[in-house]
Amino acid sequence: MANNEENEMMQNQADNEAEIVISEEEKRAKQQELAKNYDASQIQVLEGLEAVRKRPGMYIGSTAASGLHHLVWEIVDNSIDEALAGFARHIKVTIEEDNSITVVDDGRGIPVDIQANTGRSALETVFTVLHAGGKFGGGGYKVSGGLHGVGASVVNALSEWLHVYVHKNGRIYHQEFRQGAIVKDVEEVGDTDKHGTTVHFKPDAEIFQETTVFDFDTLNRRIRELAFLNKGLRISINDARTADDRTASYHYEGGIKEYIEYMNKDKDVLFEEPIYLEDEQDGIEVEVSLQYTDGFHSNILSFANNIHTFEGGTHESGAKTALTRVINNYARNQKLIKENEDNLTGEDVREGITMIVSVRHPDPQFEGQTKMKLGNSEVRTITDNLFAAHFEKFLLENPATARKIVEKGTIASKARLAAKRAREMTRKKSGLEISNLPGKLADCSSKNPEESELFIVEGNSAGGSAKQGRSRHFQAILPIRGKILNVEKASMDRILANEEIRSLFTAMGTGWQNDFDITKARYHKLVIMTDADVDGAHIRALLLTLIYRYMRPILDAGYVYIAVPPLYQVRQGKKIQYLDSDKDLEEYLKTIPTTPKPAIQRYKGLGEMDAEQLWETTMDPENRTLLQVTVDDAVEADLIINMLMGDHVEPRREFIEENATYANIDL
Ligand code: TSJ
Repeated sequence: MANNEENEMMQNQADNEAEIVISEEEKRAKQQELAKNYDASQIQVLEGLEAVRKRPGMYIGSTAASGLHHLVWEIVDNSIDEALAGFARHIKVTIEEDNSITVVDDGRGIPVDIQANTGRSALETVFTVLHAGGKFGGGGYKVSGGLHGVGASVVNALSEWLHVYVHKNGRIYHQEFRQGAIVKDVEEVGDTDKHGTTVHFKPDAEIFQETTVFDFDTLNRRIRELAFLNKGLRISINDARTADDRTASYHYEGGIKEYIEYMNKDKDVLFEEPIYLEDEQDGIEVEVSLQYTDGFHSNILSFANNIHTFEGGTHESGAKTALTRVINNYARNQKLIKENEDNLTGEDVREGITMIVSVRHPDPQFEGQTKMKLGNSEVRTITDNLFAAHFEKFLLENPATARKIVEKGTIASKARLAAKRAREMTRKKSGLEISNLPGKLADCSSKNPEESELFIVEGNSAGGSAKQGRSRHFQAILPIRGKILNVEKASMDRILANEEIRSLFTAMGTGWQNDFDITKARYHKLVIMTDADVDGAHIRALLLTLIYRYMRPILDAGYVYIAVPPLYQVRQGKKIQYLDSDKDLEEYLKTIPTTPKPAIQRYKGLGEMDAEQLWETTMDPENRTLLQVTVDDAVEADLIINMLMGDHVEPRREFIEENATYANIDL
């Protein structure tokens, strides 16, 4: 829902773009003419951008879909900087019909006057000089910036064409580029009473050979995240490719506090309003928000300069340390922990927590394997100190809430100790050791995990057919009985005591939580095979929840699959055909003669198939369909799991009604 102001901004730009049509010949002549006039430094600049086109991966990571989408963030980041500097309020991103992208902001507009030191306009420098930061014009540091943070010139170099419009000083300025080269010097193209910058670019298909098609969901998710991370900013997205014009507009006055409320929307919380802190020290801005739920997991996200630091870093560890210390100090002072009792551990005080830590640093250092970990050491102390002071004050001023938080940690501590005892017991007798594989497991003969598959099969009769029908060499079968324990609502000690769950962990061989070791996986495919009905879907969801919460690395490694048993068998004379859906059945029936009358059987469960049929339709790698389970977005996955597995009935009902199709569990 774009508001009027935004619509007008867009309209202005659209009016201007129509007039620019340049033939190839004209372009070449123009470039030659321009090249003559440029001095040596300008020619170097052109060579600089040529390097980007030669090795695009060096600048944007890849030329596949992720690199393509990266272009958008490189441009949007500039508008976010303008918003953080206090001048832009709205940013609008449009996916145009031809998969070009328009980004509009209502900031000051990139300066267009000639600068004394360079002899060029800031506008031209931004688009033609590699690594030109936003420091011209003075004041403020760039706080956004992607993983690569390479800037607008890289986007320019990798675009078939790029137009920029600046509304400033009552005038509209325009400049145009092709594959990074200047086609037109800046010129005034009209009057305006607005201010702001518009960039319209089309990624070059010569560079992005895999795809030049933008994914709405990918852009939409990140845009929503950017709105949460930059409170007060309005940022919207419009997909002009679709007939129904998909749009979304985000604006959160509460920033990450509202993010926490969003993440916990279907959960039961220990206290209504998330704790929120915003502070600054030595030029480093720190924002923290948290809330406790009655759940057993911790959900902590951290960001540095709007970048999600998946691997954490000094900001996250500073906040965690402070959390543990402040809660223990408070509990000791209030005599909620006795003198002879141990402190609560970090794990104890994080049970059920939803927390976001977001910092802004003038010179962030990203470390780690994926460069997704903040390394600046001073940030640890600063985050710790600022958060500790605020959190301590909160506990003292809100004794009822403070008591609930301490109580939650104490219960977690008891469950942890009970689980530890249970684990030690079971390790002695049978337990999670591979030497004691579960009795129900029909293992494969291969000892090579890469070729081995574990089928988790619902029900004993289907388990029997699967055991008979499988290829014994590489396929193992583990039958499970009905509904397994819902780990979303159970504490560790109860989970560890559960036979069904233990047998799965033992069979996989990977160990448990902190001791989890993916290199010990005995199978590189774990296939969930359940009936194609509501109960089957429920069992599948229970298993996926268990895997997501306690075996996450095998999910991320792509080891987890869902088997797709057929819904129908159509028999006509000797010919037998299996179909996976109503639609497939309908289409198939159109292609065959009507006599003799085809016999259609609808399978209600795996148990109705004999061993041979099960092999042929669902297990044989030659014929079967396996759906690989992937996690696009952890926040969304958490929301869905909670909706499916949590206590609130109403959101679950709505979700199931909206997603009523079979096998549509997109974690
Ligand atoms: F980088 C870019 F060109 F791609 C781009 C920049 C793209 C978009 C959509 C917006 C922007 C942008 C830049 N928006 N706002 C600005 N602001 C400035 O460049 C600016 C304006 C005035 C002054 C000043 O000191 O007066 C300083 C700056 C950095």
